[in-house]
Amino acid sequence: MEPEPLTRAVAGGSIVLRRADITTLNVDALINAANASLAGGGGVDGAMHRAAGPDLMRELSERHRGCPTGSAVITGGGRLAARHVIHAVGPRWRDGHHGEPELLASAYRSAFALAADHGCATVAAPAISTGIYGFPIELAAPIAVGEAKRALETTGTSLREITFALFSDPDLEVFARAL
Ligand code: AR6
Repeated sequence: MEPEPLTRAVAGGSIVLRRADITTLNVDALINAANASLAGGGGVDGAMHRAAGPDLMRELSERHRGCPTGSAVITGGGRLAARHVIHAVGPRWRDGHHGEPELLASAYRSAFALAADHGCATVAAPAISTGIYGFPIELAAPIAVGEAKRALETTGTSLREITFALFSDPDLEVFARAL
């Protein structure tokens, strides 16, 4: 059973942490942990494409020629409950001295900015880069939470609720400490 979500008020909105498969969440936009070629893959990306159906890949290949690390692109949500999917590209962890923290912050910042540009109130994000890309979650969590806070504090933003969908209890605990 999923534990109760953890919520913190920030500016006019809130940050929510929950243990969940992100593809099941009913929000305006889901953030995907994609790669720079937008070619699909495993982890969240694989789950997102399976749940959304072929529209997602069709739109990505028709409208985008990849996406640099640290930025994001937006598509429709296909069969998902979410209206939009925002494909954010986090860095692959090397040793922490190749701009990884800045690139991760930039990926979240770009994703939240796209959500706000499209008038979204509710968005959900995974712990970008902490799976296949190997970014230590203890270092990633404060970056993710910090960017969410900054997005909610932006004057005039449409964003009201940013949910982090964590895949395990240990990941949820790390984010809870950062929050
Ligand atoms: N819902 C929520 N979180 C999930 C889900 C899910 N359905 N599935 C996995 N996670 P990852 P990355 C967690 O590997 O590290 C892909 O091949 C997972 O436990 O999905 O950014 C892309 O195409 C981890 O905590 O993304 C890229 O090539 C977090 O989501 C590459 O992987 C992120 O893990 C991106 O790697």
